[in-house]
Amino acid sequence: MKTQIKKSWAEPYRMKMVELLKMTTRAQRQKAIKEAGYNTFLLKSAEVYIDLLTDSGTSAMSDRQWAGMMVGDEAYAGSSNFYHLEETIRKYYGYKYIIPTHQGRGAENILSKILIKKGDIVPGNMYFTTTRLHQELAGGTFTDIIIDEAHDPLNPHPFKGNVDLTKLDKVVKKYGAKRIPYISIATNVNMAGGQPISMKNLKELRAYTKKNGIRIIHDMTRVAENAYFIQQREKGYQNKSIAQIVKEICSYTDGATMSAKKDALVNIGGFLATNEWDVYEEARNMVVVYEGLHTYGGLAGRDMEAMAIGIVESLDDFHQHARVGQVEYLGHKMMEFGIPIVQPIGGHGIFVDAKAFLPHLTQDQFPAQTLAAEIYADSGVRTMERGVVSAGRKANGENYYPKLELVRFTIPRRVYTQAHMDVIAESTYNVFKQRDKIKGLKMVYEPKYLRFFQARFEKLG
Ligand code: PLI
Repeated sequence: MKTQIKKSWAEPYRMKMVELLKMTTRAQRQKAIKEAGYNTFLLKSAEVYIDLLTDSGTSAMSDRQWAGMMVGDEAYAGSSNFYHLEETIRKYYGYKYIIPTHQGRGAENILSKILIKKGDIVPGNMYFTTTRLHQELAGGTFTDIIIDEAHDPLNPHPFKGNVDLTKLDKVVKKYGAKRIPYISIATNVNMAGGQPISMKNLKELRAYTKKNGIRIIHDMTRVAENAYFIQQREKGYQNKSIAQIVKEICSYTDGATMSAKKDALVNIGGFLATNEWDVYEEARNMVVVYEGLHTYGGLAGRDMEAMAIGIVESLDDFHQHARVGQVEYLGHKMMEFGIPIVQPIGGHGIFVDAKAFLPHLTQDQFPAQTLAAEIYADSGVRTMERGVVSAGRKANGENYYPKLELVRFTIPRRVYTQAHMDVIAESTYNVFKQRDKIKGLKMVYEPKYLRFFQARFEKLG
């Protein structure tokens, strides 16, 4: 059962090692961001003061996880750390068969290749960059079936990750269930601003998919954060622990891909899970082609051990309360300054609405890319674009124009303090005060895949 936690959220840990931060001058940062083509992914980390690029692989491991690294069994085959990981995933998530992968996209690659045929349709609760790309490379087409509220930054809906079952039904009627290999369901939807799906919605979706013979594949990268919101907001879950809620979520799905670099508190690692023997057998065959043997999947034994321990730590109620509490603290600070952010405040970061922040820029002038570059130049805080650049192009070459044009301030777990949050909000406000003077960008180099990682820009005017 859930332990009673206090209203305020002091971190349930203390520090015994620190990493010194680097301070830079404004002139150094202006030079650095210009050289990086106004893309924060192309900055060197030595040029960054507070790094909010991503929460992926950037969290701090615990002393227990580090101790786990020391008991790495680096046998090529049958490492005992693999069996510990397998047992942990079965116990806490409930999936039957597990294939480790080097990270989330390794699992997405294998699963998409197994389940998707050319011409298939994959409905999902908002796209994610790597997930959709693997679906497309396998011959599928992603279709968005998230509720409309998710595309509106200010809509206060408590479960903006929910599926609109009417939209889904239209897709199923149009294409037929046979052309839909699975429904792609993310918990705590990243691109919507870290927004949860409710248990009620998931149960309804399960009933619908059972009736129509369609699988649900769960992108469980941030499932514990989603469970925290269910515990806080959904009737009937207040007295359930995060661990209980996570297990229930997984029970309504048929398989999963996981980037353990987020919730599960490791610097590298992921896995594919399924309850179907046939899918497992095929995945076990394919993992040796793309990742490594099925008992290590591109990971060292020590990485699997750290992951097994991190999974258990991620399900602790005090941990999630402090984790999301810190994000909410930053969000409230931003709102006090009048900075437009996605609401409700999400699980893994603050998403600033760049269209509202820079209303004088059109989407073709890349408002979110521009704002991320300006914030870095002003303060050394590194954020990232989640808008038209991240959305990329359709198969026919046209740009996607997403309604959400956001700058993500992603908070690594157990890394920064409340005082850092104050500095971040104050720095953003400094840019906000001078927003009228900010000019947009033009793209001068565009890579073919996942362009946001490597695209380069120049300042307009
Ligand atoms: O970065 P990977 O390959 O371990 O995982 C890919 C991935 C899959 N699903 C979701 C929801 C993600 O957020 C995700 C990776 N996200 C990154 C890198 C991020 O910065 O959000």
